[in-house]
Amino acid sequence: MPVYNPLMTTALTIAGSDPSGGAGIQTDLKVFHSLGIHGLSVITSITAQNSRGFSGIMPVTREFVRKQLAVLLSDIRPDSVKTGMLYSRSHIEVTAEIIRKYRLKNIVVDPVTVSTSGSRLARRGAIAAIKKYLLPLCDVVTPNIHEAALLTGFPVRDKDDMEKAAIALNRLGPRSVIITGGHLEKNALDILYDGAFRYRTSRKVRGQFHGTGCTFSALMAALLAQGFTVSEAFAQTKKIVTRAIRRSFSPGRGMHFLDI
Ligand code: PXL
Repeated sequence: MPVYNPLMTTALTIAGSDPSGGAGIQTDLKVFHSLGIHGLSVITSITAQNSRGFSGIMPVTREFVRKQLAVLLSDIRPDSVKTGMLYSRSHIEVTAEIIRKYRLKNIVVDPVTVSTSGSRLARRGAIAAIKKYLLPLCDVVTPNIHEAALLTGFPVRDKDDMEKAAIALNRLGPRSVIITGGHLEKNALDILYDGAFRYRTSRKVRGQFHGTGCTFSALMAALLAQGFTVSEAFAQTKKIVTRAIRRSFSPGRGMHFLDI
């Protein structure tokens, strides 16, 4: 007899491909699978990179990103959505248009702009477009301190700056703002703001880690899909990411990858 599971949860990632598997679409799907969720994926860009860094990018056209989304969503309704590397203004516009059109829920925006290795992962104009089109319609935005600085226009270097940035970003529309502090000098402090502040700290692990932002935002989307509140998902995500960093491995000669 065929077995039908009407309870299978689904989550959609709209992001870039990373052949190394340490970040991007490949990591998002791995994170979803680790929590028993069926992953859907729409690719906005193909990159060429390895554990040492980034060497090229081929964006998918606006029309074909729209087609991937429209064909998928005319059939399957995801329980949550995460956006990762959107690269150009047109990718951001199409993503926002589709989220509205299909009234998608549980939207997590990871405002990917620069990789850990320092490469630009978004064209000029992408920051302004994320603020204009995506922040007003997302439930959670998850910048690291560098992305929070780019989005707000002021430096974000410590807890006070993070709180100030979280309030400023919350005013742009997202119900919850999470600023991750893995790049802070001392402890890795993450902050959630939704009108009130919540804090999670972990001891900093030395080293360069590839895909921490992707893993964090994919976990948030996965846990929201499963029905957890943002606050519960935040606490759980911090725990899982910290463990994954402690267990990290090096498949090449460059950055460490997380073991989720
Ligand atoms: O972690 C940011 C990120 C997102 N998406 C892709 C990436 C990276 C970092 O390198 O390659 C495809």
